[in-house]
Amino acid sequence: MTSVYVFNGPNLNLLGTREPEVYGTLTLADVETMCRMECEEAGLELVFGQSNHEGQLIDWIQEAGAEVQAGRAIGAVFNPGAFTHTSVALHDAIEGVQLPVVEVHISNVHRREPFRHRSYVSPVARGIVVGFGVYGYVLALRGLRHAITGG
Ligand code: CA2
Repeated sequence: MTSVYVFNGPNLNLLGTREPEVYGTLTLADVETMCRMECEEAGLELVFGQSNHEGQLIDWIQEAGAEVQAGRAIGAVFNPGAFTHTSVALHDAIEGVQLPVVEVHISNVHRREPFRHRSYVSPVARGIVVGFGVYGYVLALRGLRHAITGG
């Protein structure tokens, strides 16, 4: 079965525990369930992960890129968390392995502090979903599938 990845960056393991006015009340486990349902309907195998470590995210991106090159995966939905705004290394990893990425943010980062307006990931993303809460993950999976398979 063809795979799709959903990667989450730092502090997203705290989802649903604090700042509900910004990020909602659903947990990351709820997000994983939503993504699993979407993938089941689409006939895709979901690989879901969260890490607080930039190097771990880079390793996952490289592994996902190799799987896409081998024809075993379509790409990744990626919420890089705060690394969005700082990480040249994530930009380089995505570009380096040509991984199709849909960048997702739960909040509308453009309505927030100026330091959240810049993304190092957006220039190498296939698409971006911002500000639709955790439903954005489902939209991003649909968008990625449509962009890559036409389905
Ligand atoms: O809106 C998003 O999805 C963000 O990627 C979330 C990041 C933030 O740094 C980005 O600017 C936008 C923060 C993730 C931390 O999530 C928490 C959730 C609940 C409680 C504490 C942190």
